[in-house]
Amino acid sequence: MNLFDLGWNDFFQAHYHEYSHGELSRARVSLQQKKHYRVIGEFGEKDAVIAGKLRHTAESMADFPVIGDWVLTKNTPNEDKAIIQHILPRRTKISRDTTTRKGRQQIADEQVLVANVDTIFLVAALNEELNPRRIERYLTVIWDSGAQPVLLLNKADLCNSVEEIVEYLKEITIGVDIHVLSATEGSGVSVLHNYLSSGKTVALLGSSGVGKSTIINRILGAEKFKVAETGEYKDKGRHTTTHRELVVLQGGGILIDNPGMRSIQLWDGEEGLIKSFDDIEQIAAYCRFNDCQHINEPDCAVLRAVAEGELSPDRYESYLKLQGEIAYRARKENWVTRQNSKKRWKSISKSIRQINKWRGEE
Ligand SMILES: Nc1nc2c(ncn2[C@@H]2O[C@H](COP(=O)(O)OP(=O)(O)OP(=O)(O)O)[C@@H](O)[C@H]2O)c(=O)[nH]1
Ligand SMILES: [Mg+2]
Ligand SMILES: [Zn+2]
Repeated sequence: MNLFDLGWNDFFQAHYHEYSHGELSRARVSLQQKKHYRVIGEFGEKDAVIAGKLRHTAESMADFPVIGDWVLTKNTPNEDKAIIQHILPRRTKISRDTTTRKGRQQIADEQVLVANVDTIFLVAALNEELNPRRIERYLTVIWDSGAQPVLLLNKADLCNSVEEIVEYLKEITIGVDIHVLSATEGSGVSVLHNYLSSGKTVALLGSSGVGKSTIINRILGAEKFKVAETGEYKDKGRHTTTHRELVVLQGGGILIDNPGMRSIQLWDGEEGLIKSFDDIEQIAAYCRFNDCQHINEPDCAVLRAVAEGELSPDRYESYLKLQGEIAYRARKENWVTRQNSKKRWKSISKSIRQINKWRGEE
């Protein structure tokens, strides 16, 4: 297997030499199922385990390999397993907030779902479960990952108001290509090949049952991935795909199938979240400006409350973080506003640091 066909490029090459002078093999994680890994490289495809050292120095879940990672492995000729020694820096990653246990405590942590993808096919089904808010949130997370989102509206065969839905979704997904398809009937699938060329990686994300595995099988022209029996997926809590796996297409390109996601932290019910920051919303009623962002505006009641010790900086910080997460107004527009929103984040973290400093000096 040629490394470039697997997605290797200058970015990884530049980091490779920091870790190895040729004694380790370069490979990509092609399967991840709990603690079981497979990797694929010039040596072919192999089961893999994580080196003890990597495990012991890991401080976060994010320090473990995930599907799509480029890793350096030690392959001993008479061992059938490759040993993963290092993870190369990730060019892009989709992460979600999670918690892990550290001793007796549950601490906030980052879980990386998939690494080094160029394009994410966000799949939604054109049925009664279609949820524009959920699409917006997924898109927010994808934009943050560094990958390019593409929205696939699947199960067009079940829907007779496709055009209205697309028109509506266009408004909230500016800058995102939308494709309508039916994976079971095969319509609209061929255009997806435009995103797949040698060395380019595409991952499919979306809720369980929307047809991710069916779409991949269609693209491959083979029943590679297990798909739910009709109706089976309606059975809530059931995921047909239970692991993450990467396939290399014969004509070039790489596809990654994922299990359906139930939550990308903070996802269910934005109203619930706003309610949970009721105290801050109440304080905010006293800000001078109605549209105050509580970052650096004059006469901001929230900033005042933090400075006077009425509101804890931690709580203020998580509030802002949440605002950032649901502020799709700013992010949905396009790359330009996206850059602005990055700048905005910078100034947010600056003001948090500033406030912490004031408090430290008291
Ligand atoms: N009518 C219709 N059904 C579809 C279409 N695409 C997929 N399905 C059906 O939807 C069900 C779920 O499809 P899967 O491909 O297993 O869904 P998934 O997104 O991979 O689900 P998880 O692996 O659980 O995340 C299956 O019964 C498919 O046959 C489509 O275009 N139209
Ligand atoms: Mg699946
Ligand atoms: Zn304010």
